[in-house]
Amino acid sequence: MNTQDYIKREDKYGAHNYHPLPVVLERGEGPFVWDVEGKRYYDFLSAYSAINQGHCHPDIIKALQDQAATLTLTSRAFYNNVLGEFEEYITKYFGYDKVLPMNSGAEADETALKLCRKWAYQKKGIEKDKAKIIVCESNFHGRTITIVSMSTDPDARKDYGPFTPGFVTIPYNDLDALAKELEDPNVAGFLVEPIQGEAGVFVPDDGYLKKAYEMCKAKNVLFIADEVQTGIARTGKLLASDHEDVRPDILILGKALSGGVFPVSAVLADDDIMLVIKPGEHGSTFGGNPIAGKVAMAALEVVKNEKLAERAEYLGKIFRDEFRSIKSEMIELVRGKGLLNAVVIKPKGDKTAWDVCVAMKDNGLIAKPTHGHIIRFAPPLIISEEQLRGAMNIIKETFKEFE
Ligand code: IF1
Repeated sequence: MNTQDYIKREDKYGAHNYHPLPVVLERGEGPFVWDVEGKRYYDFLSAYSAINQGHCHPDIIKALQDQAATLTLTSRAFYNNVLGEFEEYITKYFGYDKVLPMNSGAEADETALKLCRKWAYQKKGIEKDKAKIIVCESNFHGRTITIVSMSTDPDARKDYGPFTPGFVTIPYNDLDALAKELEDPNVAGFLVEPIQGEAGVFVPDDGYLKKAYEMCKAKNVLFIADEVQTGIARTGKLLASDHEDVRPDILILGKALSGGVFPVSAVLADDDIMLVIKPGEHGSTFGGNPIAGKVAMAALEVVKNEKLAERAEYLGKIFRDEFRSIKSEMIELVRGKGLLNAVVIKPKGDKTAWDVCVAMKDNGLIAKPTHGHIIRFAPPLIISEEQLRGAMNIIKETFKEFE
């Protein structure tokens, strides 16, 4: 079978809920992936920042293999010997009293929303079913019906109504708009991405997160950070919130929490918030399973031992400087933090960001456009400086083809 055969088979038997780049991958190692024809690519998407530790990191794979051969799942009907170890490890790693483990990022966001609402009724004293949560325009927090109820993206919402009530939308990076909504005594929380990933890597003004946090505290509103994409060292600090010394009241993690090896997500909070959820009030069959625990601990060890945050900070600066030195009328601007970057593409004739991505693929580097004209560049954080420069050469060569 060749690339087209694989694509045709997926088209015939799979739902058409994605439009992938025409490349069929079959192996990954470190910053590289290989397709079914044996061609090597730099992976500059990292599965949307889930593969921060690089493809098939040996330490994480070993943790997966060992636990998978021992005990995969008990459900939470019984205790097991791994969950407590994982809970202690991750709460000490991020500095919170408690963790509620889930599987996908969306499940973690949903958990945070439920936690915030229950806290609002039981601790803040908001009138039953009146709690409101503030979110930002162009947010991305997952794809469940409640989460798309918060979305401002027509493609995410089309024909999925009726929607969940209780959300207020404000412009991102707008403290005046936040201040105005915080006057409402029924506001329970403010859910925000420290950097908006899907929207196209929008980095807010310096001080925005810190000021927003302080404004929420002044109104007894929970500051909820969705670090599913920006967390786990991607932006040059362990958490993007760390750039402004903000400690979220509720922290949402996913993706690279497991190094992209297994679905693991988590919500962290202190006791006065987390303990409002009582036994039987929330859960998940696979949430916190032994494989998830062992894999996540191994993945977090890699972040620490291989200094991935420092690497992202240092290599990110090189990436943006090198990209900004490319002379191309298609490059409108480059923005990002650490190794979460995006380039805004100005179409040239009928050539768009998609054409640039297909050309980069032909030249040995895969990335994908978001919202049509923006290309996100997010390599695994374990990429070496030499490999990054090799990737930059491919990018430079590709833009030359469009001159
Ligand atoms: C897709 C991008 C989209 C996330 C943040 C929660 C979740 C995500 C900040 C939900 C997931 C993924 C989903 C994936 C593509 C990718 C993505 F932003 F990363 F580019 F869609 F917008 N919070 N983001 O970024 O986590 O349930 O997926 O584990 O749906 O196509 P999930």
